[in-house]
Amino acid sequence: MQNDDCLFCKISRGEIPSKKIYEDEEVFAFHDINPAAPVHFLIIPKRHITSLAEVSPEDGQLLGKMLVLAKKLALEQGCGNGFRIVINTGRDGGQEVPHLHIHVLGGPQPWKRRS
Ligand code: D5M
Repeated sequence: MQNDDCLFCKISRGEIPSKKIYEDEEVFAFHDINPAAPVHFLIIPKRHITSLAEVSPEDGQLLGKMLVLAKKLALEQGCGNGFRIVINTGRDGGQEVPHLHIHVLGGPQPWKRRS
C-alpha cells in the first residue's frame, strides 16, 4: 500500500522528480536533496512503512534486501573505502520524512582521513 500524501511515496511513483539511482518492484533509491557527504543517497521501500518502529517480522526479507542493495549501490557510487548507514526513526530519532528510509553516506572525505 502507498500513501497518497507521502513525499517519498510520490517520489517512488515518479510524481515528484528525484535523482534516481535504482528501482525495482519493491524498492527505490535516489540521491538526497541535501547531501551531508560527497555521496549521500536514500533507499526506500515502495510500500508505505512509516518508520523502522513500524516494521514487523514479515518485513525482514525486505529490510535485508535494502541493506544488501545499500552495499551494492554504495560501491557503485564510489564508496569503496567505506560508507555509513543511518536510519533515523521517529521524532526523537531525528526522522523528518515519515516513510522508512536508509541513508547511505560516503565518498572521498579527505578532511576526515587519518594517517
Ligand atoms: O531524512 C530525510 C532526508 O530526506 C533528508 O536528508 C532530506 C531528504 N529529502 C527530503 N526531501 C527530498 C526530496 N524531494 N528529494 C530527495 N531527498 C529529499 P530524515 O532521516 O527523515 O531526517
